Amino acid sequence: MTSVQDALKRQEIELPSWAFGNSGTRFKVFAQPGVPRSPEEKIADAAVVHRFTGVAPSVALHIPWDKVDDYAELSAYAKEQGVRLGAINSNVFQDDDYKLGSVTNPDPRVRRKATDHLLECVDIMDATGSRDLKLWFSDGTNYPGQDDIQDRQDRLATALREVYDRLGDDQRMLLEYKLFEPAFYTTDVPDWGTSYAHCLELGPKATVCIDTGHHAPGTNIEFIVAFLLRVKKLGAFDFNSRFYADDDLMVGSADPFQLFRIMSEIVRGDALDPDRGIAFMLDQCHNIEVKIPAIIRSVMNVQEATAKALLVDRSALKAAQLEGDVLEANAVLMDAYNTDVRPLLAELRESQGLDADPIAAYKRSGYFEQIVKDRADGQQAGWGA
Ligand code: PSV
Ligand code: MN
Ligand code: MN
Repeated sequence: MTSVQDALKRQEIELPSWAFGNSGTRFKVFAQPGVPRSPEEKIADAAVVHRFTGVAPSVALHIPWDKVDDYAELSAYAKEQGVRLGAINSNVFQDDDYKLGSVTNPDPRVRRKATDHLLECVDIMDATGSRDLKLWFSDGTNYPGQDDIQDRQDRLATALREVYDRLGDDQRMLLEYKLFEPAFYTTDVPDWGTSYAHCLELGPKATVCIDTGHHAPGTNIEFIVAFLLRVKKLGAFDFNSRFYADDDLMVGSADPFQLFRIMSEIVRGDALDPDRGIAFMLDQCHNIEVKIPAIIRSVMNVQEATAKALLVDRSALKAAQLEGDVLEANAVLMDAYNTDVRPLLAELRESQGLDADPIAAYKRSGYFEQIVKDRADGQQAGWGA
């Protein structure tokens, strides 16, 4: 096995439970047959993705979408299925109370309620053994003058501090940013700089989560990756792809070159190995495509971008850079990007006892037909359900 294949074998990609449920846009949710009816069924589907790809051993939960009575039991169920529970995603954006914000709301009662939810998520992490608490706030304003921007930053800092202080020794906080939506004038954590500043103030257990769909068009995401890696404040990715705004499409579909450039910075920073502490998660919605194969495709897209990044001839690149040979440096990078890595990945899968073509193998497995039959009744879980 080559060193590239060895690194790829150790790679881990975390799946979001919500990607398996029904989702849509604000115009329509197109229901699909066989969609999970419970957190357990979402975990079972995620385990199938892991079974066919070998690199997706954990599932992120979203609370309360994945609310259960006994989280230790859910964790044991995941283990039985061959996966583990990953990041706990908080949700302080769906109650009526949060119309004017959650932890930055002008009303102290709402702030208390939101902070209590975040603390409850840490309790859940204690039960599931999860390392990461992922925070995303929809908080912001729609109109100039609506609320005091500086007061809102103070309120945010106060809530983050309370939650940070509740974290156990091995637990971390991931602070995700997003330029806009649902707020259209100000967002309280709109960019990596704001997230970074709060994380810095909080301490070493707080790091930034980069959702690839949360930037202004044209933003150089790999620069953000490089910057945060250097200062040890990159904690996680929410991978997805976009053409316009927060489209949540299959990662690597719109711009595979961008995904390669991001993974290239990860390899340059020696941050690929799971021991390095960066969580590579998907955050996607499959509105019109069949979900499980779409998630397998997404995992494969990340693997392909990673393989290409691992193939960059680092010493040739460094030499060209130090010589100021602009064309050669660019050519070294492009050579790796233009390599067809599919045979290398097929060989790796076969060496692991997996099918060379995970999507074909999944289609042959009969799993889809089985879930369509088994899950014909009952309320299917969806985004927000
Ligand atoms: C917000 O757009 C976001 O990216 C956050 O990660 C949420 O938790 C997630 O989407 C919900 O799908
Ligand atoms: Mn996200
Ligand atoms: Mn998003």
